[in-house]
Amino acid sequence: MEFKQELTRCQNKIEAYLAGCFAGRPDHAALYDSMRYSLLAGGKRIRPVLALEFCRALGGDEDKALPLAAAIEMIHTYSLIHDDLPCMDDDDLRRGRPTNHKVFGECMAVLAGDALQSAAFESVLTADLSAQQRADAALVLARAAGQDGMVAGQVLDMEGEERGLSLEEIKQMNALKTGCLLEGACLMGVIAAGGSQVQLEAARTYARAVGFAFQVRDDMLDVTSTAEAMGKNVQTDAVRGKSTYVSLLGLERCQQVVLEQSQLAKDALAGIGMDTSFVCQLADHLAGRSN
Ligand code: GRG
Repeated sequence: MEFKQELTRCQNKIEAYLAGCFAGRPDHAALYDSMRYSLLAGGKRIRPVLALEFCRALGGDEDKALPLAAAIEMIHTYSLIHDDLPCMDDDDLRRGRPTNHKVFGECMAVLAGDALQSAAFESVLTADLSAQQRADAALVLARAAGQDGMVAGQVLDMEGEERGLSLEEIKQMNALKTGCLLEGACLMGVIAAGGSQVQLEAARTYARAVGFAFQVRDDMLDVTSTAEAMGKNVQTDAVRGKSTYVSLLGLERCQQVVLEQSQLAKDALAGIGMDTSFVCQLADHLAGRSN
């Protein structure tokens, strides 16, 4: 299997599924337009790719994992819409387009985010899986997104703008803000495949290391890349005076951390009875990503 081909196949499958999620709904047209505007604006689809590929690597039926993969992308998209609001980061560019509130107004952007969050749980709870798998996946998603997961990370981020964070606090913030959803994605893939507890724990270790590397790389790209390549404004951390991995460790050490964490991720999957080739190559791909 050629890695790039498989990545594109998987991304296309997710795009097609997401495009069908809110199609043909005549009611509350403005709300649906706002939800679809951000959900279908592109993006790398890393989280749903992880969900499908963990399912596939464990011998599961990836079509059954699609509603779970879509759910994680809906939660991710809601978080981006809310993060860009004037009361949060006040950004005007996301996924190469004006942010949701710039097009639909602040109230509709809040509501589109809210509705995407509810739709995510609806997607999990109506998936063609056993009742136990649906319940397990919903619990994973709730914990990843909620008050001890992504939202907690966003709170730490806000607090950090006031006082500056230590390296340990930044690690904690990113583990919550970025890592939790990536972890949720991998775990849902394992759940959809009916994987074992050992496989769940290995996926968790992989996801935490990939999440760490992903965020360090994101901080590096905020300094070294362009708005055109990233589809969002860059140099934002420095402008806001935020401490980041780059400001605390420097670019060179950051690159080492990315490579170390990617290796840790790959090592975590050895000997657990799954086809690791794609997800290991994905860890390397993300370590070298340019957007
Ligand atoms: C508002 C509850 C709430 C949470 C916001 C996810 C988040 C928390 C904020 C978004 C801003 C940010 C830089 C988060 C760190 C995680 C991250 C790098 C998100 C961007 O993910 P990508 O690169 O984006 O996968 P695409 O557009 O490719 O999906």
